[in-house]
Amino acid sequence: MNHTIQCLLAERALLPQGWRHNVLLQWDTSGLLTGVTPDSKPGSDIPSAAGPVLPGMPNLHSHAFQRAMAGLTEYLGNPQDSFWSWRELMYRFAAQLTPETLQAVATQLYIEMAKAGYTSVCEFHYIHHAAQGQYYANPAELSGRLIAAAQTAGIGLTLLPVLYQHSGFGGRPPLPEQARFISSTDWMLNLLAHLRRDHPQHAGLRFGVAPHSLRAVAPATLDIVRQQLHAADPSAPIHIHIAEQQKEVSDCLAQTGARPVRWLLDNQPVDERWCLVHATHMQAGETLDLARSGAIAGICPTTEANLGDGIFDGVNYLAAGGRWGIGSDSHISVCAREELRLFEYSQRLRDQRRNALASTATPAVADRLYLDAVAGGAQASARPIAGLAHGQRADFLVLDAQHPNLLQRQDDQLLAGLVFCQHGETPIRDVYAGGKCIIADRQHAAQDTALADYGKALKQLLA
Ligand code: NGQ
Ligand code: ZN
Repeated sequence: MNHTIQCLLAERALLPQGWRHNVLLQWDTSGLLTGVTPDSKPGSDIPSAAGPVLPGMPNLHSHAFQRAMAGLTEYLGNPQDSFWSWRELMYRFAAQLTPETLQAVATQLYIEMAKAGYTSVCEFHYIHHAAQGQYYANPAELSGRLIAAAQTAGIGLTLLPVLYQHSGFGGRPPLPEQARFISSTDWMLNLLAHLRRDHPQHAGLRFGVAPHSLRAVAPATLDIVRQQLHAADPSAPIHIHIAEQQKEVSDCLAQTGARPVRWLLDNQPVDERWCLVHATHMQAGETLDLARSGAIAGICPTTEANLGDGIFDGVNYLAAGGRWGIGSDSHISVCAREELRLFEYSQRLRDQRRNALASTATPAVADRLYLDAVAGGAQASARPIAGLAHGQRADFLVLDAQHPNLLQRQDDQLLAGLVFCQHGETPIRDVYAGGKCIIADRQHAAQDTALADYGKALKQLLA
């Protein structure tokens, strides 16, 4: 008989308030948790989890197509190789995409995400048009491919269509290689209306908007999209790239007299609905004020390291109560554990100390990192995925109790075994999203088809 289980008993589970024992998880057919009850008694009709249970991790920043070029730009192509020369290669790659290859790459990626502990993704999606910028008959041609990929993988999706209009501060005209990204404000608002009409939103699907950056969207346009978005959907999320590179900071200063994060905080009503992606280069006052705003800092440690961005000041931002989450961005790595580890390690390397992001309230640094990133990722996703609590989505991971890195560990040592130790296969054994088991014993039902399609897509893209 093929029936879906609606409950699971976990000997240990990480709730928002910390580890609890004999936790009975119950969920309804819409995939939302209806009960999270510690100290429950095992019953013969209640299935037991094969190991410790964690909330699924939201991935708050992804450009899915970049998965297919991961590891293909690691050579000195230019004596001054930088973020900006990487971007030229990325643009050349983006020019090759078709609707079919985008869907194949995204499906492979989202299955990889699920295996790596991400039960949900925010897709910062900016390729909307055909190769020379011609509009597709269906404005949601490419957006629809990402929605389909997330459905195949079974992960939750917050789709953020990107508004992109200029090549630099001061309204500079776009470059020819940016043609596929460029849309009028009306086109974007129409796309959003289209998406909302054809794909009703639910706990596993949400729409927001992403002005690409202060480089790509002028101040007056930022006001219009924000107002229109919130007129239609008052709690919809807004994501923006900001202050990732020094050149962006100096260009912004030259144009506006303010640094990017300062400019945004002073000129937009930045609040809980905002996610500032990267925010790498901030002065102390910007760090404090961003923390006070309630917005999320979207930190993407492996991509920021790969692109030579700089080090986010996690120590002061977290000390000020700043909210944050993690994203795999360019997908040079797709592994929630590695993002958390590198975030902590970047602080250790800079400050020559240990356990830099732990607090006296949560001395186990991996627990602090994991719980903060779930809460912040949920806020940025604007969906109920903030961990194992009543009313949240049943997005969770079952660890392998027999994995060597988890053996004989006390509650407060367990996550460190997951985040800081890197030996052998992943300890993540089963993954549930919206109450459905999408990874069983480290396998996804669609993985073979997805890999075959990905291989075909690569052959075409790299030809
Ligand atoms: C992007 N990626 O949109 O894919 C950007 C590069 C830009 C990152 N910032 C392009 N990591 O910022 O102009
Ligand atoms: Zn990005």
